[in-house]
Amino acid sequence: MTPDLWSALQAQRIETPSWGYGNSGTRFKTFAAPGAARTVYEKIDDAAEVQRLTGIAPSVALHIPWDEVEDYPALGAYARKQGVEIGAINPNVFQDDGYRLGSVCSPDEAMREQAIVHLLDCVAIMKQTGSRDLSLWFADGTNYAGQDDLRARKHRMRAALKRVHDALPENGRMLVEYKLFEPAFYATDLFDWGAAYAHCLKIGDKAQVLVDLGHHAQGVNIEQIVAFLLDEGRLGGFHFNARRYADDDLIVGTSNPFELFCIYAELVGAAKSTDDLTRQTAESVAYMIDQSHNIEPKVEAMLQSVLNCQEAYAKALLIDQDSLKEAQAAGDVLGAHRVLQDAYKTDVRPLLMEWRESRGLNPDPIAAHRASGYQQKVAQERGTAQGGGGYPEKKTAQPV
Ligand code: AOS
Ligand code: ZN
Ligand code: ZN
Ligand code: ZN
Repeated sequence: MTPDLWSALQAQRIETPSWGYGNSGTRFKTFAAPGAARTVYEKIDDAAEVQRLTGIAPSVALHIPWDEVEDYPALGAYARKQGVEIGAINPNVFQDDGYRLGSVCSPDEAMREQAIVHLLDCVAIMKQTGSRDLSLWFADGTNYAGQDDLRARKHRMRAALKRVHDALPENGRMLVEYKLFEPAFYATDLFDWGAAYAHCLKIGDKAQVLVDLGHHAQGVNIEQIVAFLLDEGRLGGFHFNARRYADDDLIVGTSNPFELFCIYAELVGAAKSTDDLTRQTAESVAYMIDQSHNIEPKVEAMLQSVLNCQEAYAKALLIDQDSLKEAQAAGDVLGAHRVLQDAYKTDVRPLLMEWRESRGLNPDPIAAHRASGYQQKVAQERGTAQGGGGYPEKKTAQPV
């Protein structure tokens, strides 16, 4: 293994989401999972287990109010004691009854204000947790043509984003997530990367686009969006997951491993760019998982996602960049493609096992997790909690 490859693997980071450790389901049923985390403290414990086993998942994203506590510095201290940091703060402006017609885009000014106040509260939380990123996803949209004025809604979105942007801490960022549809089925206010990008450009330098792999129409070339945003200095981060149909939020890289590889290939290429903006943008990307498990054991599913990201990245690092450039310059269509395929088809598992052993990690984190008894232990301690569905009651629970 070359020193470059080694240090790149060493520096890889994947953030796991607190909500991926609790019970969640579909609109039909939430199956209560034995041992699923019930409090933010238990979610942090689970995230710490994933970090202990993989060594590349050192932070956990919080969702407010699902993970709301009285004392965020104390929560941060608890997390660090377990071996993880608090990462991105995800506000929730989709759960209150008042948001029936939207949050920041609602025709009701009072609801818009309520949503903006919550977003600003989350900026205040970021300052207490030391989080760099505020991850913004809006369920705003309409169900029928004519239901609301699309341009007026665009203006409302712009005004809200601007207010939040201007309240961000000095080194803070807002990551603006777009989504094709759902829960709105006629028009979604931030419907694609172009809409998110246009807002970011007008709002300011701290606004960047967040790409969730489940948020595009079928057939959209996500790696090209990634390349474009990297080059424009506006790729802020990812929500990694896998899907076949819509926003399925399944384990990363299970249905779309080649797409995941191609995305990492763009990131690896951008990290080597001679253009400062592109390179710095690539270096600051927030790699986050956004998963919602229905029938899977939570911790093992998250482990699998992190490891699939690691494999995709390792393969992308193996791309022979010089040969690729040569083939591209020569117009060698299939030669260039073959360079990518050579990397993609390499079995990187032995190499990653070697890397883990060198770091004192078990070479097979899934087997280690299964053998550790962690799942049995939390099932016994936590029992089988009902509820969840991704929408738990406001949490102010203390460590148990
Ligand atoms: C929703 O579809 C988005 O992917 C959100 O990023 C995410 O699932 C939500 O913010 C979790 O709370
Ligand atoms: Zn997402
Ligand atoms: Zn989503
Ligand atoms: Zn998703």
